[in-house]
Amino acid sequence: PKMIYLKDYQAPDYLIDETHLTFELYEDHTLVHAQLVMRRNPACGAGLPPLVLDGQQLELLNLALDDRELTAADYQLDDSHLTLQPTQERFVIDSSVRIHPESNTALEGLYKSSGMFCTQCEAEGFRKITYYLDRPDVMSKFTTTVSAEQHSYPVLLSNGNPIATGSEGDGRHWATWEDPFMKPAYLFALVAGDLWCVEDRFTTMSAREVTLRIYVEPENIDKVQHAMDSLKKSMKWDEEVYGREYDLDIFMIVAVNDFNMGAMENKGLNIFNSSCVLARAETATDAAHQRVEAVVAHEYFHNWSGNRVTCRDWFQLSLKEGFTVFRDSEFSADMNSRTVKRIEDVAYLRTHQFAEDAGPMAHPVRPDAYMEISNFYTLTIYEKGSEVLRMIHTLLGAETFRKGSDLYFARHDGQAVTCDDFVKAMEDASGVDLSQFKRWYTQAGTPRLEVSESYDAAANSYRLQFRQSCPATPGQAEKLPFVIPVELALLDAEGRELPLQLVGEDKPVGRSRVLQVTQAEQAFTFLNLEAKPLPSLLRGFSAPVKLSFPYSRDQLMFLMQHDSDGFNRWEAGQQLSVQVLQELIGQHQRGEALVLDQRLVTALRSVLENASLDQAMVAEMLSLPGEGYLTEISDVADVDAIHAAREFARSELASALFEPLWARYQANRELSRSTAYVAESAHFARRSLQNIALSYLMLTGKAEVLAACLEQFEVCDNMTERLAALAVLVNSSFEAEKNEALKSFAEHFKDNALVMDQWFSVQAASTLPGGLSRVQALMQHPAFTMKNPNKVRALIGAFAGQNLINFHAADGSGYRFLADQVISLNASNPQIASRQLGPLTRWRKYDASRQALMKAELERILASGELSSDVFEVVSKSLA
Ligand code: HT7
Ligand code: ZN
Repeated sequence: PKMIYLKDYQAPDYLIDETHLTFELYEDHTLVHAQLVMRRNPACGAGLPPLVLDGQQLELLNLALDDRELTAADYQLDDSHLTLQPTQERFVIDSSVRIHPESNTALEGLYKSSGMFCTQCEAEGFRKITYYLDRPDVMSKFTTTVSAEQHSYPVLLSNGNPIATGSEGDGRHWATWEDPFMKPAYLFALVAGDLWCVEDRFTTMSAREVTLRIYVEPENIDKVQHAMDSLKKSMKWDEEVYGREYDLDIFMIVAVNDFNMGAMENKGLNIFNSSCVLARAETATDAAHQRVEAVVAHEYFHNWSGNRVTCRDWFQLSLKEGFTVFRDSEFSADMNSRTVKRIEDVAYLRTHQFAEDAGPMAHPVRPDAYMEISNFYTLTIYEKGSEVLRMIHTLLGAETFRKGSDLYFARHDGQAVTCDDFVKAMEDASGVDLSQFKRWYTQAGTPRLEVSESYDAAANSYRLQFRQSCPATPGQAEKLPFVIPVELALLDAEGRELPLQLVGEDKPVGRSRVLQVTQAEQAFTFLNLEAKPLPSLLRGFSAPVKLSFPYSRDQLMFLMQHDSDGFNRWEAGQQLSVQVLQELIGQHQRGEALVLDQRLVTALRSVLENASLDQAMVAEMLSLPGEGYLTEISDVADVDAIHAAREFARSELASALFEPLWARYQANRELSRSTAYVAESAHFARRSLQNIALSYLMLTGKAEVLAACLEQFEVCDNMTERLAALAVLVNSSFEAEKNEALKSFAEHFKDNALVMDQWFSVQAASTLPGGLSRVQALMQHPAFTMKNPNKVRALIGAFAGQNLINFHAADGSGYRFLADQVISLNASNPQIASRQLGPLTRWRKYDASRQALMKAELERILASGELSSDVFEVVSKSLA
């Protein structure tokens, strides 16, 4: 495989004005007829260069140019292109190909999932359906006819509006769909299957009626209402917050069981992993309900940020993904608790995206090169991309940002554009020069921001000194300073925010404000401060940086209690926990007895006893930083010490805080018992506190806690309580109870694949010794299959990604296991194979012995035979 560079971008030589597709679906093959109405791109030079169409794994049956049948002498064919010579500026290509969706295990292009036909074309799957200019800057008007056997495939769907249907008399029927909007091929979709749907309606802001349909397999029809409610909320929110209205007469979602990612925003016909659609109390946790809401919103929002305005090329992927993640995270914040949503997003970003940004696959939000685009659907493109948009929003303010987005959509509707075009619209609408800010798009790596303070009692002034730097990343040794928006406040001894007046200002400007750090070193001096204040820095995590400030533990405890910024109260608790855990890690490494700093106990006691705090905040504050985050912030991660320190701290906290934890648990459990399940934020909050309390309490091994846990497991109306009880039992040493619970759970839910995924995951993530053999045994379970990406993620992904102590077993058995799975998946599903590689790519984080073992497995994969471009790129970059 070769590298593709942004600098080599060239506009397409030809355009496709119309695309007319006919699919004949059969059990052992599919025929695809494509008529492409084409013309020379007027933006390119004169003459008629050869036309090079993309196509892979296609059996060409017929090819005609302007109704003239072509013979093999008229074109060249290799395994990824069909080249021919047009003779006029305007022409029509007709092709027929045979493809095999029934044996497509890569789940890219047209494939079968649980008996239905479906498609996944982003990024480059359309070329596995027909010969085409499969690039996002070639936009076309599509009509699609689908024909299939009627009994097995009563529902035939594609993009746009249905315009005709009919039957063929031989038990087959057909439907034609027309999409009035120009779109690139990656947004094409087709579905044929035996599906039921829930239908609803939405009246748009200009009073147009839209039909909403969610299609699922018949047995899942009772699990669709939450997704439908989420869709209607998303449509309303996008009208209110962004002025964006839906544009077709119908919007459809189809749930499929085998899907490589979460969902896909195909125009008018979103295709979803069933895990991101189906949700009801008995079978889906609160987290799953929130994920469904967020993913439905994300895909719906793409209708504007991605579909109406799309990407010029795949280097611009974050143009749609970063923006759309920002939009969906703001939506979720508005629907639920804003602070808790921010905490969850930041914890995820810091654990996973920061690790990616510090590893061998680090790349800018707008990369300059890639080998396999599927590998670039990354946390950097999505989550860091969203943070970049959030910073623009912070710098411009909500109102001006909205002017910028209005201008962007108006200026570029129907176009395929770049990240620069987006920033330009923001600049033009605001008058703000964002040229230095754009370094966030081009420089990889997580900036460090070191802050120091000095107070001048004689002058009543307080100076904050900022120093920014960014570590080298592959291909980028030196970095220039970023624009870092730092929201901050200064607190007095009672925790009140002080008026903020900088040198040069004649009066204070607010009590919480955004400073811009734009230089490698920069100081800000605040005036009229009668005593040395305590700074509350980077409020709301106003920039994706690693900030350090020499807070004492007492100061962190003070901020935990008094900071008026909810995010920073949590952040102070995390920093205090990190300090305490790092001390324990050091003690473990030196072979000393572990001693927990009692200040952490005191701090968490006051959180637990604070009845006025939002319960979800209490739950978040009780959650110690995860082993993944502790690994990320270590220079050399000591897996055993991290695990031992964290487990020690958890059990010490459980004993010391038994009474308040038990009181909180019982009060919340009582409410859960007496209230029917509701998927709303106050209820999520109550259950999350109940469940984290239970997880601490079970560490004490007390009989009354075990009894409560078993009772919760058995007597509840929802999966949130049941799965949490199961997870703590699985991590406990109550062998008989654990085995009984696992057995009864599996018996009860054996026919529900998504619930069984949860059952696999809680076992795969159990940190008790013997993790690998448990996982290997589970791979033989009848409900497990390597063909289903959700199962692979639930078992193999959870083991390698969450069960660090077992995955990093000193004998390398976890690494060997993962490499074996990657080698096997490489042949069947390269995208999933390459995504499972993540934990092995981080080998530089570990001690010399583990480094050698991990590298050896990467080398074994490299030598294992013919590798997909997906796996080859990740393995070769990791070893470079
Ligand atoms: N835009 C979608 C990306 C996607 C995808 C990419 C590669 C391989 C399979 C895929 N399925 C979906 C999803 C989204 O961000 O909305
Ligand atoms: Zn997306």
